[in-house]
This record gives sequence, structure tokens and C-alpha cells, in this order.
Amino acid sequence: MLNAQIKETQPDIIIILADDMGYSDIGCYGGEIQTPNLDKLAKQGVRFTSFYNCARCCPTRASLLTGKYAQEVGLSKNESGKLWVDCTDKELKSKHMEAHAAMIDHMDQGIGKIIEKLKATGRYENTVIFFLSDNGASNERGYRPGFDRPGQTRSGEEILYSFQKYDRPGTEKTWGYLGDGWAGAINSPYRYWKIQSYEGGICTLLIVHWPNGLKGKENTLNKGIGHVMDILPTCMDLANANYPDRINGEITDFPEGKSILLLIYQGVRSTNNTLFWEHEGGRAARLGDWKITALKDKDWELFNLAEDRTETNNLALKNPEKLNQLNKLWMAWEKRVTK
Ligand SMILES: [Ca+2]
Repeated sequence: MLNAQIKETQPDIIIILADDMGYSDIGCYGGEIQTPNLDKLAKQGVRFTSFYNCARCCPTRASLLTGKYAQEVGLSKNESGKLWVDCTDKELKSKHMEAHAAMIDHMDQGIGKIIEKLKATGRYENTVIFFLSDNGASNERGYRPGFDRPGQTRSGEEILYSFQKYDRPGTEKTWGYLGDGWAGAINSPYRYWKIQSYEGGICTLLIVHWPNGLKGKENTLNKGIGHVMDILPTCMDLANANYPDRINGEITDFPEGKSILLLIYQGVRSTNNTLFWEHEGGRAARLGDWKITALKDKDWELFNLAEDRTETNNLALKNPEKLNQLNKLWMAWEKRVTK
């Protein structure tokens, strides 16, 4: 797939995983926030439109690092705290979005510094940069400190949460939330958000940038289906490395993920297109263009993503056979990964 000359010079690899960033948050995916450095990477690289994460940071990281479903490595559910008072202050809501946009801008500038450093050290051309998000933007509101959220800054000052009174979000002394409205806007055009298995929760942008290896592929969209569990096998492919048969004497299970290089160079995924999700009761299965999706305790909905990527036309009643087929696959998968 890769010509031998490129493959001989194993590239450096940088993976940048943004936190809670929406699918259309950055310029090259249609967002209004100016992200000139990421846009430049996109212009010289490949952008994926059907790449998936696991709806939340912990399972996404587990899957990315192991090449497997998070459920297979013991990470499936976690407590998410409790919802408290909603924030209805309109002005404060827009200030929270301003703070979110500022964070994206700050990140983009940081990526610019990395690019400059790579160029200055002569390693830019043969570095593969992956840029993606760990889950869709979050609709969370009113969580209190605790679990994964600090109550104090590093210097010991109290952090105010959005159920408390503050009027200037964006400093380290406040912890605010975007809520449904903004989360829906920045996950556009997809439905729902973080934690859910609708496209707004699990579809991430993915930019792959590699001047030496992607000649002729600059500024292209790749509509192939991929998943964060493909990242590890892709890195191994780039490094010419083999997955070990044994680790500390134990026989290993090979990753389910597949290198996406074949998808980039030849437009085909090197495995079948069946993918599964489950997180806090939200769940989904995708088989080719077909997807079943459900919120917690709700019935499956059926969508044909080739015609209806935004999951707005539920075909469950029109095509119960397809729904049953995917449901059976999902049930078998759940049994397998939670055994
Ligand atoms: Ca996250």
C-alpha cells in the first residue's frame, strides 16, 4: 500500500486528541472559529467525514491506546455525577460559548507552535499528525465539583461552578457548561451530543497530515468509515511494527481496529464495516450504510446514513428486517465484549 521508500523511513507520529470539541467547531469543518493552523493541516492532508469515537473521553482513550473496543479492556460504564440547577441566563450562556471559542483558538495557536518547531528541526515533512476529538460537544449543565472536576485551582483558590453566581467565565476560577443549545450548534449537522450514540455524540472530525506520505491526497475528503480503535494499528503500520503474540507470557488478543492507510490510499477499509457502541445506556450499531441508534431505555431507531446522515428519518417501521438484523449483531457483540 505504501511504497517501499516511504515505508523505509518510519515517520514520527503526533496524535492530538481534543476534549469535547464539536464536529463543526473548526474552520475546515465549517465552523466560525478561526483555526488557521488546523485549516492548513487539512489543506495539506486528508479529512475524514465518518470517523468515530466512543462518545466519552475514557472509553475513547482506552480504545485509541489498545486498538480494541473499550468494553473489551474493562472500560464501559462510569458515573457521570448528578445534574443540578440549569443556567438560564442568556448573557452568561453566550459568554460560555465565547470561552469555548477562545479555548479552540488557544489550541489552534498551540498546534501552530508545534508545527513551527517541527519545521525548525527538519521533521515536519516526515511527521504524521492525527487531529481528532474524544467525543461530541457536551450538553452537560450544572455539575458540581467532584469525580473528575476540581473544586480548587492549582494555587488553592475556589473554582465557581455554573450553578453559583459568576459573570466572567473563561478563567481558571470558573467551570462553566455549554448546555443543549450550543452543543447542538457545534455538533452540526449531527444529532445529540457527548455520551449519546447518535452521530453528534460519536462522529469526530479527523485530520491526517503527512507531507511525505500523502502526496496527491492533499485537501481531500475521505468518506470511509473508521474508528479510534484503528489509530493504534495505523501507527503500527506506519512504524512497520507487529503486534506481539504474547505480552509477559500471556497470549494476546489482536486489536480489532485496522490500519486506515488502506482506506486513505485505496479507499477501502480492510475489515467489514460493522461497528458497535454502548455508553451509559446509549447504544448503536453500524453495518455499511445502515445504523440503529437508541437513547437510554428507548427503542432502536433505524437510519440509512447514505441518504440520511443526520438521523432524522427513522425507518424502523418501514424496514423491521434490517432493524432485527442489526439488533442481533449488537446483542451478540454486547455478549462478546462484556463476557
Ligand atoms: Ca471529552
